[in-house]
Amino acid sequence: AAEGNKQALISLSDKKDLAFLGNGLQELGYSIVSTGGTAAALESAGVTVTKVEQLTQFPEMLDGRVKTLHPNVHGGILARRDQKHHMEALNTHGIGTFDVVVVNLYPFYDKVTSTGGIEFEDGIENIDIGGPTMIRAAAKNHNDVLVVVDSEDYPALIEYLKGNQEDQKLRRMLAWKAFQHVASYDSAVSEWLWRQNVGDKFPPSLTVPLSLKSHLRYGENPHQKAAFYVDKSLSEFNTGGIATAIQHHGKEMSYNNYLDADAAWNCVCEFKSRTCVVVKHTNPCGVASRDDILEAYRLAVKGDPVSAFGGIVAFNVEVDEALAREIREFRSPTDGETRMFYEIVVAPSYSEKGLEVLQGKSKTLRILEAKKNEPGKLSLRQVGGGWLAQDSDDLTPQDIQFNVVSDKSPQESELHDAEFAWLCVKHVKSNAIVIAKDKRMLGMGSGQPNRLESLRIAMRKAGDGVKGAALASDAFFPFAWNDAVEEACESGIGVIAEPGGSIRDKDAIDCCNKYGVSLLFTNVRHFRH
Ligand code: 93A
Repeated sequence: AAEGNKQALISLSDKKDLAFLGNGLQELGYSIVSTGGTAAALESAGVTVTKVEQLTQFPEMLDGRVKTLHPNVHGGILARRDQKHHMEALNTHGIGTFDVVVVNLYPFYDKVTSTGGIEFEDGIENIDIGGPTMIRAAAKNHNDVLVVVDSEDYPALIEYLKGNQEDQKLRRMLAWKAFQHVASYDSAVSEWLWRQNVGDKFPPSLTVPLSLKSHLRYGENPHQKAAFYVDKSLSEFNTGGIATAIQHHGKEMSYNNYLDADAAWNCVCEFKSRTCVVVKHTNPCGVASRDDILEAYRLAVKGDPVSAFGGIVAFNVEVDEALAREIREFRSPTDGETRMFYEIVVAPSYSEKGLEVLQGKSKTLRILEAKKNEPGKLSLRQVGGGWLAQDSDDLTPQDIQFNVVSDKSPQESELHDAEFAWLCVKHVKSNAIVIAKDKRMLGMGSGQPNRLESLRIAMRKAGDGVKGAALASDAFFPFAWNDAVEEACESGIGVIAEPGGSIRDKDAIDCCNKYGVSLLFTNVRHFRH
């Protein structure tokens, strides 16, 4: 292009809003240079385009691997307009400058995560080389080149170019976004490669591409600023979990809402039968399974109505009209009058009527539709100066042997109660004790630094229900006599399930034998710190 002529380079895999962009630039007097598919799409939108081959005087080669990797392209992007010798070099070689570069990359994420996956060779072909090179070049030279990687920025770009006024802030923001785009792309590629039989689950370094989902009003407390990031890495992409939930109604989700909704959703998804879980401050305080989900809901709330008030209610089945009415109308079991109030309802789906009824409950009630978390995820937690990584705790009662170690064997129903209590206790903060009977959690004790205290809290909540019920403990009992095991036995508990493994296991067994209580060792624990 002759000097003074404004030029834009466009090369897009995702051609969304391309007509808007092409026409906008053309109307502003820009000449447009483009790669094959993009040029064709622009032409059919009525935009005049120069093909990049004309510019490079080179055909696309190596099956498109080399299209834009050429000095006539990169010279035009990288030359500093304020450096005389740069401009002279361009003149000598007859290269025109680019003022705008718009590129998005081969859809690598989508390809390698597409259902059924793709062949290794196809994965490799989908690694974009020319695109990131243009993006990085333009972002480096953002002082002279506007670089756009996101179609949402097209209107701002056009407005900016119309204004003719210099704004370093926008240029730098676009350059920042460009490097973010390339970095997250490269981390997805590297993570994918690691999984192609290179190594195990825990690579020597982690590059988790996190992209901002939303700014939150505040963090755990109002004086803490906060934001929510979605994991765009292969392990999370296109899969379930609270981060990808759809919000149908209600006030904006808060930091604590996300934590609690996540806890409720993870817990309720454990159950095969129709189940309702109520969570408060990340702990399940009410859980019940029933064929009649309305009954399950009522029982879950009754488990601890005081805690349930202002809690999160999760279902593993669709919320239909009848259930929605029950949620809307149900009165607090404490006074029989006040309608129950919740922060969030989360379920896999809602019938049309169900959603309508629920929306009528209150303006603020957040209604979430979520997809089940995939097992086998990496779980990450921050500590000062680093991150801890572990497998997600995917063990279910089906994977676990409930070995009878007492003289007495549990009845069939007691065994079921123990399994149910075990599912619940897995989701309660350590030290965790759960008492359950007839597919219903009767009491739980959570987060106490000593197990006896958690047990006492659980028993107090369960009240008379303790008699003949099952008790689950997330880790072994360090002491039995005059301690947790004996107190549980004295209260009339029917069966105790615990991991076993204490040097005083024999005390626990002797104690249960003395009181005629069944004791099950699972050899598996479920700490949740
Ligand atoms: O195969 S590449 O790595 N080599 C290149 O030289 C190159 N130039 C642009 N990929 C390259 N591109 C990519 O082609 C862009 O990043 C963009 O995603 C895509 C646009 O191709 P088309 O315009 O033919 O649809």
